[in-house]
Amino acid sequence: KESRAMMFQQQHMDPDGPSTNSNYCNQMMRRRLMTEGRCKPVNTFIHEPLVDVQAICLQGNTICKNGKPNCHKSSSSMKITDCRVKSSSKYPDCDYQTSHKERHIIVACEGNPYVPVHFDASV
Ligand code: PAX
Repeated sequence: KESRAMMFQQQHMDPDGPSTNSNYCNQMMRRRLMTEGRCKPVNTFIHEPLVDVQAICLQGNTICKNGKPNCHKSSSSMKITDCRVKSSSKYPDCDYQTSHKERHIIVACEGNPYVPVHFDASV
């Protein structure tokens, strides 16, 4: 089983992206294996260097949506792309709306080294 830290990178990191392409989410959600078994409803890709995203674990501590205390909010806003499945989408043809944004992000961190394992929200 892949570690949670590796899973986070697979599902949320795209430092060199995004391609200027309205099909970005349809391609990336498939390529990163989030359309296997079901269409993952919402997923955010982060277009910043991995070291800058890992550093969020040392930034402002905050309570996660599930009530756990291990969330951290980025001190800077970050380039992200939100992928949200369209209501007309029918598995296995997962169809996503692509929205490029610049937001502060909140991630949950775990382990030693203490690294991102879950994407909680953008604000
Ligand atoms: P995850 O399964 O929620 O978390 P995700 O972030 O890619 O995956 P396993 O071993 O699988 O159980 N973990 C935590 N999860 C939540 N909260 C805390 N504090 C926490 N600490 C550790 C990945 C692993 O992190 C563990 C958790 O147990 C998992 O380990 O969002 C659902 C998904 O949508 C994404 C984020 C989630 O996927 P929800 O229901 O929390 O809102 N998502 C959501 C997103 O990418 N962008 C968005 O804007 C939103 C709203």
